[in-house]
Amino acid sequence: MTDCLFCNIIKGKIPSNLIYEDERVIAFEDINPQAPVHFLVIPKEHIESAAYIDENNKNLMGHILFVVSKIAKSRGLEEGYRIVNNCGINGGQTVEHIHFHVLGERKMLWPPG
Ligand code: D5M
Repeated sequence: MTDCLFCNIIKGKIPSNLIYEDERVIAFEDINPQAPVHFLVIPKEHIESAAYIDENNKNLMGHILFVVSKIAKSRGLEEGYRIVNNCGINGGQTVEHIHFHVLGERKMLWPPG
């Protein structure tokens, strides 16, 4: 996936403010923050969206949520945060590499726009 923006961030070809990395995932600050804390957690494996979660990668999704929780603790988000996954056109997805937004340090509204 040489033309995938997030694959290029994983490879270090495009700079990012990396906050976490392990063998399966990375996390970095969102370039267009929607809250005082806004970072993205993504798998190193290229998976287009939540619509492509299958038997082979479902455990990776659990690992991503584990990493979200770990980073949220380390960032002091004791009062809560929101995890967002935009899937497909109607979901508002703009980058076709599955990613989980984590937004914190402000009160979130419901329903989302
Ligand atoms: O979210 C895609 C998100 O990706 C959006 O919040 C901006 C962010 N983005 C796009 N390019 C970059 C770079 N280069 N660094 C960091 N963050 C980036 P979606 O859910 O697909 O709408």
